[in-house]
Amino acid sequence: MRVDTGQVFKLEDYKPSEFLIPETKLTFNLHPTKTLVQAELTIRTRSGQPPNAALVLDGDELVLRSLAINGKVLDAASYTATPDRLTINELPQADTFTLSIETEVAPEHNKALSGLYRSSGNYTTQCEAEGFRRITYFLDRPDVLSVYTVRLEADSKEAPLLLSNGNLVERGPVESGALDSGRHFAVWHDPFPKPSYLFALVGGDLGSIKDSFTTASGREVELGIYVEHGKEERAAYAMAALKRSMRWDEEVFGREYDLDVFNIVAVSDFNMGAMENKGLNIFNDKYVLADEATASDADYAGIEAVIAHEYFHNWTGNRITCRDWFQLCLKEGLTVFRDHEFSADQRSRAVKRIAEVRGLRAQQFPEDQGPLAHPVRPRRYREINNFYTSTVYEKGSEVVRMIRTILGAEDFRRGMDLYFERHDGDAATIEDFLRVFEEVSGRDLSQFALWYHQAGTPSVQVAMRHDADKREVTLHLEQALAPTPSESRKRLMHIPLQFGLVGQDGRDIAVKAAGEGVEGDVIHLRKRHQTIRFTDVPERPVLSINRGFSAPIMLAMEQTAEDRMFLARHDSDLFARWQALTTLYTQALTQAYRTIRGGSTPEFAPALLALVGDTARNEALEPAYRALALSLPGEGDIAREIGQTIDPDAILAARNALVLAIAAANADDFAKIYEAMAASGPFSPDAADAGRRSLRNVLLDYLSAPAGDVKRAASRYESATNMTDRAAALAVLAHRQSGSPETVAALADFESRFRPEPLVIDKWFQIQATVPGTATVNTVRELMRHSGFSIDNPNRVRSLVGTFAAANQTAFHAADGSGYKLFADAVLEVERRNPQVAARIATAFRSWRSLEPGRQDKARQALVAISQHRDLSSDLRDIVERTLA
Ligand code: 0A1
Ligand code: ZN
Repeated sequence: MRVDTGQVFKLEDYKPSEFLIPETKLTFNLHPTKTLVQAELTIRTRSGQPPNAALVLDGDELVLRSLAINGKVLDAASYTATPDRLTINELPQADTFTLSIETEVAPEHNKALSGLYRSSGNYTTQCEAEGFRRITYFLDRPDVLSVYTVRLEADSKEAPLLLSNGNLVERGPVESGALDSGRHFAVWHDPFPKPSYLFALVGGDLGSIKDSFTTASGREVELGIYVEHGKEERAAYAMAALKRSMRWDEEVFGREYDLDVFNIVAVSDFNMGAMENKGLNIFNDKYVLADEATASDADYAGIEAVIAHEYFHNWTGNRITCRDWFQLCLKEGLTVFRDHEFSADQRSRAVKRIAEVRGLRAQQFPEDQGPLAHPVRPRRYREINNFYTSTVYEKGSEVVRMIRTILGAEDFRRGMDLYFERHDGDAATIEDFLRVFEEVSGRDLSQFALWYHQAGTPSVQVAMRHDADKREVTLHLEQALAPTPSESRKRLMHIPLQFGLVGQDGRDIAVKAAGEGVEGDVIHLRKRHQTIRFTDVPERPVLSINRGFSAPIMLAMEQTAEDRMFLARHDSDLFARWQALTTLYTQALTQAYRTIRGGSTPEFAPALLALVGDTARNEALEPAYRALALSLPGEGDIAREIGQTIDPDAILAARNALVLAIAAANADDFAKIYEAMAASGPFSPDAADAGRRSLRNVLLDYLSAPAGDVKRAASRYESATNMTDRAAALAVLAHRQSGSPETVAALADFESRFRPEPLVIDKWFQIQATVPGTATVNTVRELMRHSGFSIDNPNRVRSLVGTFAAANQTAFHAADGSGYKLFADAVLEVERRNPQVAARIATAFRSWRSLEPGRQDKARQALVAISQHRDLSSDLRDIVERTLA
């Protein structure tokens, strides 16, 4: 485990490497506890002159076996080797030489799942960000690109399958004299120079499905997806999604695949979602395996998105990589944008956009408004693993989307074309990226670039006035950005706001703006205050602004409830229509929260309850959209709106009160629509059928909210024929009718039905970890002893412990501190094995300062207890100290 050294890495310290490694030859002798790694590196000086300084290579927990230069073993005086560094002081007086390094690693004992490790007996690797240095000493930085040839040797029975990056060159038995050694080998060559973080190998015994793809220019690509034996059929959806992604990238971005082979391997122990290693993507099996009995519609959508995301990295990440890890958003923000667009094209654009924004607000906004806030392109880090954040990924994607909004689709595409043309083969920066868009459009993006450099969520206030005599509309806009850690003074941002003025007939009116700041349907807010006049507007319109969520901001608009209801019924922009309804919910919920805190019973406007019913019945809207419109803001969303001295119990009570009021006002209609949404044919995971299921399941939640109304959900559970409906019914039972005999029976049934399916048992953990109320603290403690739980497996840990802390406000924040205590103990236990996963789940503490004083105190005590542990990993120490700062 890498223990914290207090070292801080800074963007301004970037220097190109003095040494390059144009060629890397690796030989692996795979063995569970004694894998030998021979590296033969061609080292060249950048200057073309003999070296004038020592060669310093990165390592992490390495054991050096031998070292030679140009075939000559080095004497001990000429180098120093520690587990985390190899320094060679005496180098040949030449600009190029060959360095041979032999290291020994123990994949079986690697529980951090970084470097070379074993998952279910298979050998696999994870090298991003700094895992390669756990395999051999190297210049383990993204701007050192090398051509790799990899020879793998393994026991033929233990690992009949041997994969690495690029194309297969050779394979066969390993001869040992006249005898069959029982071992075999494979040699892979990747012609594209790549950084070490994109290296991968897999050795093991796996089943597979194969297919092929013909690229636009007529090249044949062999496709393979490797999964646990017996699960091959569950990879079919992933394969179809891969082929759709490959076609889409050709059609929408003009990008073709470039090797003869594209392989995907699914493993069950993985720290993240998946990894884009060149030609050999390695996936968390959660994002590969699906069939109707075991995967929900959300799982299918996740598979489609992650398959596409990793595939798209082949151009945005691999062909063009990052100069240094500060530029992580260059590949991640852009690739998320690309996968979002892909999913929007495969499914419903409006539904996809709403889901993205809900996710952004639930994850990125609290990050940006709390102690862990950082710019999309950070300037410093202690532990790079802690910067795979929703700010870098999701806000990074929003920034790319804004570039397209500002430039328009055509110039955006021209900019992307220039980016690919100019930077293919480069390790690039955000400045390089912005420059191509400035060049193709002739626009100055220097103010816009602050989106990459300044942390925090901007807020924008808007007020609209209509002057009937002058037939004029005036908009007043004002922007503000609160200080964030280490950035006390903020500069003004360039905020693109898509808008429309909606006439009384519900249609947008054609507008003429007087003065600057408006281009077509986009307002460019660049100053602190900006006033915009629209002339020739005879009747008072209703303002719809930040349509499509064109900018990731918090919007405060002076607008009456009547105007919002009007937008919620008529806005032609479906995102803004959903937003109007959501704002009405949020206002009703914060009001109810205050009423409950004041000791009274909340009431809700009948007009709002009627609007919800009308929306549910509106057949002009697709079911998936109606499902989202009926989904109230989450407890976390409400907490963010309230901001300070939060009482999670009162939030839950307010939310439940609104659920009950909506259900009571619309019970008959909801029951009818519930029936109408019943499946009519065989299962299909497509967006239309998934949408009907989601509307039906949202309605089931409302219909089961009143105490004792358990029958419908229980029968839904029993008659379910797919995982979406089964898990949804179970969640409704567990969350709405906790402790009822039907709920207890359904939970037991689910467990016994799916005991051999860890990914399904994860759902069972999640559902129980999110049951509201302090009793869940004990449930989680008990489930951590369940035979299906494993503290070593990231998916299990995230489903039970991670979900408890991140998605159960009333239990995690139990007033007596028991939730924090349980969680802190679990985090420390995970950390001993896997610091990355421990650090990631520990971010659940990030909003502790917004709680009421009693809970704040308890949360601080738990954080301090973690920080006082000796030899804390750099990963966890970084998160805990920034959270406490
Ligand atoms: N680049 C991958 C995400 C990833 C990052 C780090 C990992 O290990 C620490 C693993 C995967 C992606 O964006 O999909
Ligand atoms: Zn990515």
